Amino acid sequence: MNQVIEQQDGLSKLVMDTQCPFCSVQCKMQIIEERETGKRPVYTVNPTPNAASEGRLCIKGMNAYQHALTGERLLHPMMKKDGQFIRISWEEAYSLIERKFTALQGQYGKDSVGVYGGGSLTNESAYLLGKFTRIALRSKYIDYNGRFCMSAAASAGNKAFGMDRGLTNQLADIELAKCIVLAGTNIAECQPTLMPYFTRAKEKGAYIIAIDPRETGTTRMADLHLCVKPGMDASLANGMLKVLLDEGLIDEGFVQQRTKGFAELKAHLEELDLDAIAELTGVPVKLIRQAALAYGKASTGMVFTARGVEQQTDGYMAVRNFLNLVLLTGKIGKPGSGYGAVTGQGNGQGGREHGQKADQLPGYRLIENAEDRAYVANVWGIDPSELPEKGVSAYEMMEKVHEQEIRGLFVMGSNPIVSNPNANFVEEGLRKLDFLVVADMLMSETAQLADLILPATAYLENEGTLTNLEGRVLLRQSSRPAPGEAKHDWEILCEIAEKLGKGKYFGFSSAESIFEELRLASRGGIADYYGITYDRLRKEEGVYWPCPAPDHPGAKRLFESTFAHEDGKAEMIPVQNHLPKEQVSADYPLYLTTGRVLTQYLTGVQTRRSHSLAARDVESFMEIHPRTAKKYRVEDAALVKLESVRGTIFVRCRYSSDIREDTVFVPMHWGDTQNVNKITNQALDPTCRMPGFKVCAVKVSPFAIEAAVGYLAK
Ligand SMILES: Nc1nc2c(c(=O)[nH]1)N[C@H]1C(S)=C(S)[C@@H](COP(=O)(O)OP(=O)(O)OC[C@H]3O[C@@H](n4cnc5c(=O)[nH]c(N)nc54)[C@H](O)[C@@H]3O)O[C@H]1N2
Ligand SMILES: Nc1nc2c(c(=O)[nH]1)N[C@H]1C(S)=C(S)[C@@H](COP(=O)(O)OP(=O)(O)OC[C@H]3O[C@@H](n4cnc5c(=O)[nH]c(N)nc54)[C@H](O)[C@@H]3O)O[C@H]1N2
Ligand code: SF4
Ligand SMILES: [Mo]
Repeated sequence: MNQVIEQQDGLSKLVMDTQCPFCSVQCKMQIIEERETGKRPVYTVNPTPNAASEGRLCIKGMNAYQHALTGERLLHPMMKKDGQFIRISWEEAYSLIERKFTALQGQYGKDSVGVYGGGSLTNESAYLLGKFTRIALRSKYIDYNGRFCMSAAASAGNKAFGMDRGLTNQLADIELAKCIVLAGTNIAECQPTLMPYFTRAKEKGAYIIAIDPRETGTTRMADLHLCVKPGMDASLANGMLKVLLDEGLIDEGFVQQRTKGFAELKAHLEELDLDAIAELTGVPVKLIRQAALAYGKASTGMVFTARGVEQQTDGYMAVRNFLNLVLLTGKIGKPGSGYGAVTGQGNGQGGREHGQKADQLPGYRLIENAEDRAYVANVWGIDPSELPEKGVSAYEMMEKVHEQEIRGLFVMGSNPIVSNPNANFVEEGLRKLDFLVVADMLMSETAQLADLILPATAYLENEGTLTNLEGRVLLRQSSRPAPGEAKHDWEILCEIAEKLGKGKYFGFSSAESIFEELRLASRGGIADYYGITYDRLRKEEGVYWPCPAPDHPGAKRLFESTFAHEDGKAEMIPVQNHLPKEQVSADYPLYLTTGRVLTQYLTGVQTRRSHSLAARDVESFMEIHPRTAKKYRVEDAALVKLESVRGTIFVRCRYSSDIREDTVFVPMHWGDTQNVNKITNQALDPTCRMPGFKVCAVKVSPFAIEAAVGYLAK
């Protein structure tokens, strides 16, 4: 039961049944607020047992009430005037949007206004954001932060299996696996409440292999750590594949009946040389063999990839090679056998299914496919010819902003100035915009640059569905009223659409009424939600998609007898030994890789506002091997300057013998002079347009006060 309020003698108690706003596990929890007249409220957080988290919460979940209930929430619309934000009414905000967007579109064309979404939005808001862009704005430019997150794994899953659902199995299958490969995933810090699934598997005899250029909480749990050179995962997988082939550890029946492309893959692998792969990857042949034999000989096995493998300029192909491993050994579609792309954001899964991607319509339909266009246009009550064509990916939108092809931008649920690669260039572009609107619940670095800020509700107030990393759709109920004048994302979109004269397509009165339309729009698509209703979600502990009918149980394990391609077969392909697009040089001699720490979330807008979380990690740092540090004369705990060809940042030096000597690591959670994306590389993967966040070339030097002053003065 949600929202029980008891009140007596100046004491009041509010019980909020909710789920954590952060990562893709979507742990359920209960927050209890107790108020006593004249005193500050006291909060207690209890985990709620549910199928994914099994009643666990990590430190971020435990403290997620802090940012949502801080005094720093945005409470009313604000317009920038003479460099300062001033409070305005919603009516004034909407009139301004109408005036500005209409003028820009009148002068420069429909596509001069773009939309940028996020994977924290509920399914309903993400769905509506796509519809809003295509119908209310009639612009082709929409994309979202998930491009930086899930795009490599999503394209690989779609191409290899015909479907992209993060985990092909339920989490409960993990403990049935006898060998587990964790490639570029740091579950211990990024999905901490999932760790017991892996430790249980280990207790039951599973052999765990972790692939990461650093030692982490996750690699420490593993039996074997392959300390790969950043960006060389595709080659490492080639090495493992070659061993499997040479040793005859392939499932011939499966390969023949359920896959295609084996002959080409085999011919390619026969050409490869293991010693050369060891040299390229920095992983000795002996360890490559050990990993391949363990996986190949195990009766069941699961492979997981995350951003370490995927955020590369060959991320799509790197994931394809891990899928080759899965397919060659037939380890999929069975209890304890499968693949998982460990989705990142709270609604990283649902957010990539319902149309906030440049090339996509709801239900994972494609905007370039005539049949898909006709189907969705019919649900929306428009002519298919009115639907714009496909736009471009997130970073490419920033390039269009910089070129001033996009002149007005609407951002909902992202902080692109900190999360895009080559952030100096992105900031320069955003400053050129004629009109930037940001809908957020907190003042982000991007909101600071906006002409107009719209206050949005947070997870405690905003009802809606989110799809967790397993592909399980969950209902998050609302627990308290919106603070100040904040509105739900979907409400904001409906009201702007009304103002733009498109109200008849946006006559929604609740999240549920949007979900009802989403069910229809996704019906028959790959991500089919038709059989899911709020009623079902209230009664069941979430429902897995695809769920094509109300009496369908939802698909817990995928690909048991067939893959989602028309011929039912999965596709294997040869993958070359790619090198990262940027290599180290005499000027920039070290690899930089980036990632996360336990206590902070993404660009830190939320977690830096939580006093308990901020206290644990107050600033950014650079992890460096002590031997490398000595070479570059940088001291432990001192500030250092880190440069690439694109920019400079200043961070605290942290000695660690857990990292490769040729690599340094900086987390992504801080902005301004500690924003690591000022130095990351904007080069994109040719297929999925993912930037290579995980490798670029840098130099490190001791912090010199003159350099910092010069830098800050710029
Ligand atoms: N605490 C916390 N949890 C989070 C988030 C957060 O910001 N903070 N964000 C959420 C989101 S949106 C996401 S996408 C996920 C991300 O989850 P992960 O992908 O697990 O997180 P990262 O730290 O980005 O990268 C994982 C690991 O990849 C390693 N790595 C770096 N380069 C390479 C490489 O070339 N090859 C290999 N094999 N590994 C490499 C890093 O050292 C790191 O340990 O986490 C989610 N959960
Ligand atoms: N160097 C480097 N860069 C990276 C990565 C990396 O590993 N390395 N990882 C990439 C990945 S995987 C991701 S997912 C991106 C994420 O990058 P961003 O999209 O910038 O992610 P957040 O920091 O979560 O920003 C979300 C913003 O939306 C707001 N918000 C949260 N929930 C809601 C909501 O429901 N409604 C509205 N209107 N606003 C909301 C938050 O307050 C915050 O300001 O960063 C990418 N950038
Ligand atoms: S951050 Fe992820 S693992 Fe931690 S409580 Fe929230 S949903 Fe659960
Ligand atoms: Mo992500």
